[in-house]
This record gives sequence, C-alpha cells and structure tokens, in this order.
Amino acid sequence: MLDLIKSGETSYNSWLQYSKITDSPLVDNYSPFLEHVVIPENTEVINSAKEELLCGISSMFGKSLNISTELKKESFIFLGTEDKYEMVKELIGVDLLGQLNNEGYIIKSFESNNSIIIFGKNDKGVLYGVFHLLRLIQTDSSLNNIDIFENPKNQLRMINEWDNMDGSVERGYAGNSIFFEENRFVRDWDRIKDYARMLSSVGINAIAFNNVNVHEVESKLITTEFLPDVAKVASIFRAYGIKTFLSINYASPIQIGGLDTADPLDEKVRNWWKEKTKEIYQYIPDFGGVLVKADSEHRPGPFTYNRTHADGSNMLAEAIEPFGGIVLWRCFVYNCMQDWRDRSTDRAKAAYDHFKPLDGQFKDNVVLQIKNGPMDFQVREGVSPLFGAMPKTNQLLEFQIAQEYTGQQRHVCYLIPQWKEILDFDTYANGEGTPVKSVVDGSQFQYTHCGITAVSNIGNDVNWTGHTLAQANLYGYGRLTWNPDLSSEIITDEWVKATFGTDLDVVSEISDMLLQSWRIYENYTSPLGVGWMVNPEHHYGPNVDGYEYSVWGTYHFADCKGIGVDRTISTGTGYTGQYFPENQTMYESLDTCPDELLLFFHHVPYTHVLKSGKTVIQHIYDTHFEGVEQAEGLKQRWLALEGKIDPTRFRGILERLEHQAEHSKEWRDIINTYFYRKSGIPDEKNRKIY
Ligand code: GCV
Repeated sequence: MLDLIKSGETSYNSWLQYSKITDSPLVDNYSPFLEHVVIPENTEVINSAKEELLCGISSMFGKSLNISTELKKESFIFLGTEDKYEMVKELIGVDLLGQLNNEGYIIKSFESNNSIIIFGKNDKGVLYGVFHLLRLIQTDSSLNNIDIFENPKNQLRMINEWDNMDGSVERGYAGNSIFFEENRFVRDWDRIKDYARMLSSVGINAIAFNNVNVHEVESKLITTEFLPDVAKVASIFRAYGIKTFLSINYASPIQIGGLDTADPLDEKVRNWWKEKTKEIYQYIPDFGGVLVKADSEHRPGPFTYNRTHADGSNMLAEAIEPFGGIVLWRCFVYNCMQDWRDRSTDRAKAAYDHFKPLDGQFKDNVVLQIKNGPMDFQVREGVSPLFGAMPKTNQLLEFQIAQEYTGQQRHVCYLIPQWKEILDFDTYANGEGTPVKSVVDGSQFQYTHCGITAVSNIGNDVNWTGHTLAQANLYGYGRLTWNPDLSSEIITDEWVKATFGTDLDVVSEISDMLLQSWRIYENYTSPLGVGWMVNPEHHYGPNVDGYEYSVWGTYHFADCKGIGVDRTISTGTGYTGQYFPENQTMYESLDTCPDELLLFFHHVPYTHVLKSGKTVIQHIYDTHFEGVEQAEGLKQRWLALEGKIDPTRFRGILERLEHQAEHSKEWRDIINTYFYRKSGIPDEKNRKIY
C-alpha cells in the first residue's frame, strides 16, 4: 500500500488525494461495487493497477477489497486484458476488442450484480482504466451504468525534464531535481515512484529525465558508471507504463568515446553509436530512445561537419533501429548570435528554414520535436508553421509546462486554454480542417511515430510545482495529450475536484480563477504578441528591452512612432510566407491579422486602431491597468475561500497570489512608463503613469 500522506502535506498528494468520502448517498451508491477485485493476470503494470485501486479505495472508503483470480457472482471489480477476454465476454456484450488500440480500455458497470469491468487491450489500458474509475469517484460521479470506451488520441504522450546532474533544474521553479544531486542519482526511489503515479494517472507514457542541454557529466549517463541507476529509474517508470528516454550529447563519441570526431558520416562514429546503443539496451531492454538538441544555443551538432540534420539524426536512428528505439530530434535550431537588424534573418523563421527542405529525408524512427511557436514559449506567439509542412516526416509537438515566460510558477498562469488554441489552430496543410492536433496525432499523414511532449514543471518542493495551482498545468497537459478534444472546463473541473474536493463554491471559484489566469497574465505583461520584455538570462520580471539576444538593438523595434516586428512578405522578414496560403493571407494583412498577434506580425504606429476600436497605445495602458486589478481580484477571490481549503495549501497559495498582485504593478508601471516616454501619447483616462 502506498504511503499517501508521505510528508504530512496535502499538497504532496497533488490530484491523487483520494480524500475520505463521507456523503452518505454517494457511499450508498459506491459501496455495493466495492467488495472484491478480480485480477486473473499478474504483470508489473497490472500490479501497479491493483495497488492503485486498493490504495484509492482504502483511502476514500476505509475499506480493503478482497483479491481474487476467479470471477465472483456479484460485487466485484474485474481487471483484465484481452488474454482474459473469455472470462467477461458475455458481460461485456458487443465485441469492442477490435476497436481498442494498444493502450485503450473499456469500463462497464452492471447494476444487476454490482460489478465493474475494467478491460484493457493490454495491461497499460487496465492501469489507465483504474485511474479513470478512481477519477470518477473523486469527482462524485455515479457508478451506475458506466459505459466508457477510451483510446488515447496520441501515441507518444511525453514529459521532458530539464534536470541537471548537479541537482539544478534548468528553468525549474519548484526546487531541485528529484532525480539528481551532486552529480549522482538521488536514490529517493519512492519520490520517483510517486511522480510515475502522477504521470501515469493522466496517461503519460514516456519520459526523458535529463536536460536537453547535456553537459560533461550527463554525457556519462550512457556509460557503465550510471547505466545501472538509469535502469533502476526506468524500472520504476516501466511499472507505470512509462518508457524511459535519455537526452544525449551529440558529441558523445568525442566526449566519452575517445574519438576525434562526431561526424555522422564517419564510419568510426557510426560504429561507436551502434556499440553504445547495444550497451544501453543490455541495461534497459525497452529503452525508448534518445532526445537530441543539436546546433542550438552552443550545443554541438552535425553542422560542425557540414552535414544536415537528416544526416545527423539518421545516423543515430540507424544505430537504435534494431532495438525498436526512436530518435527525438529537436527543431529548436537557430543562431542565437544573429543580428536582429538584418531583416532577412528573423529567428522565427529558423526552424522552418532548417527543416522544411529536408522533408522525406528522415528515417522512419526519427521524430522531429517542434516547439509550439517559432520563438520560445511566449505568453502569445504564432503557431509554428512547421506543423503540417512536412507530410513525409514524423512530428512531435513540444509545449512547456514550466512557466519560464509565464510567471515562473510564482504567478498563476493556467496554460490549458493556450494549448487548446494551439492544438485547434487550423494549419490548412490538407485544406480547411487540418488542425495541429490532427497533424501530431498522425491522422493527417502516415506518421509512424508522433504525439506531444512537454517540459515538466516539477521539482523537489513538497508540493512538486512551487505554486500548488501550477499542478493543474501538469494534470491538464496529461489529459490533453490523451484527448486534445477535452474542453478546458472539463479538465479544470476534474483537477479542482480531485485536488480540493467537490464543494461547489470551491470548484467554481478555483476553476474560474484558473480559466481566466492566462489572459490576466497577458494583460499586464507583453502586449499583442510581441513577446519577451523579461529580464535577460533568468527571464523573470519586466524589462522591456531585456532580451538577451537583442544585443544589436531592441527586438520589438519600438521607437517614438511605433512598435512591432514586421514579418510580412511585402515589407518585412517574409516569415508569413512559411504558412499555408490561408494563414499567410490572414497574417499578411493588417485588416485580417488578429489583434492578439498584431505586433508579432506587424510594425504599426502607436495610433493604429485595433479591431477592438482602441489605439495600440491605449490598449497597452488599459490592459496593464486592468491586469493589475484582475491580479488583485485573484487574491481577493482566494481570500474568500478561507476555511474551505486546508490551512497549509491556503497559506501557500495566498502568499503566491499576494506576490503576483504586487509584481503585476511593477509590470504595469515599467511597461506603461516605457511606452508613454517613447510615444509621448498620454493615457486617455488620465491615470497616473509612473
Ligand atoms: C534547455 C530556451 C530556454 C533554455 C532552453 C532552450 C531549449 O532558450 O531559455 O533554457 O534550454 O530554450 O528549449 O533548448
């Protein structure tokens, strides 16, 4: 049985609270089903499913289920896979087996004999089905007449940790790594197991647990010095249906192999990787594969040898192919030292320029990992034009759950609504109705591997995410990767209920606060899609000109007359030309470019009138004043929940909301003053601008 209240802090248990259910009608509804659990199979993953079920039921009902391998006449929960289909065939009725995919499941309940069947095509489906059943109970749903059929929409549902072996986490805002400290593994396997439980409960099935920036010491993760520990971590994740990947250093043949080159076309290098891969698989037979950041932000890559990224990734893919592994190759490739004054070298264009011409040249087990936008996880930016632009190359969408540019988990900024917009964005790749989600789930093109990945937001803080409300981003990310069609409202409702209980006021207040928070954050930070405006390096707090790579001038091109980046074909960088014609036309013209992305695509005078009827400058003033009021409003709404939330979480969240309210004023004042001074145009409403 898992130790649920491990640290004595409710926040540690995230959405796996499994709080005691005291409402008697609900207990009356649930109890008849909760006598036996029938488990005729015995695999590692099925054992996790059993453990989760027993633990959840015992915690919520104070009751131990009897375990059996034989079907009972009544009052049982059956857990089984297609190998045991015969046992429940008659109860299930219609044969849905053929429609289940590898990780799918069915849940059916029968009032006639108070039974529930959780049936997976394989053991992972059973585990996901158990988590689903527990979620139903946590959200007060009735167990009568359940008839659920679920297949995950995305094949790869992945998490990337940016954890370094010294224990730090790049862009980590919740303490140190749970995996590493002082250049070795932490060995708190229980904490890693609890993380695996959280991830699996929302359907995550893959993880790369070291940073994509692979330094000298992490390069050794694929050596005998660390492979036994990697294998141990992989075994913990495996029991929860999660495959392990590692980020690797492209220059490993030199760094740890003693060769004098990492040239992908060099025979010595190719053989070195083949031998290395064989060794990795001896330790981890189901190793998922490697994640590579190459030729970006000073990382090594094939460009050093005048080779393409297809040459570079295919060489690794060839080595890993015999073992069934894949290569996740990041498209975040750009020259961070480029001169912004040269309008032909727009950073936004880099990924498309590098990769689009290579379509069709990648091996089947290479997947291109593409950030959601062409810049870097800004509060608002265009959707990457690479989605849908490479029909012959596997694609994986990359989000950032860590809030690098969206308040660093000190501000509440719930990103599910943003991710929904991105997933629903119509690329027009196959004509109207080709949203990003249909590209990365593989339904548009014949992709062999695809899906969604994201940079995690957890660390060793007791509550995992620093800001307890930031747990909702991790939860929602998992749920969305499982099914991108779920609405933000449904996901939010589930999370709040599972995390804070089902009191109606609590649910509606917290849900609403979360659902509004992204736009509130956008209001008092960088306006109309222009991005950044954060302090260089650490990226926290306002600094209008403070983008570390804008050494040659401002990246937003603000002067006394106007602001924004002209990315049009006619007068700007030509970036709009990377989109399919419908989007190209929409963004190219000032008349059709949506307000929220205006300054991402156009340079306009401060007096330009938005579709809202306001001038750009007045919009900047208004949203910044409004954003501060809204941030204060979040704090007040939280205060009104006092007594309904346990004191530790109440205080912890309150402290963050107080900081946010104060910090939003700093944002407002710095941005409004900057643009008042630049433009010389006063606020129509005569508010005080500092
Ligand atoms: C892991 C941005 C971040 C870096 C990060 C990089 C990436 O530049 O600021 O910390 O490096 O993106 O995604 O590789």
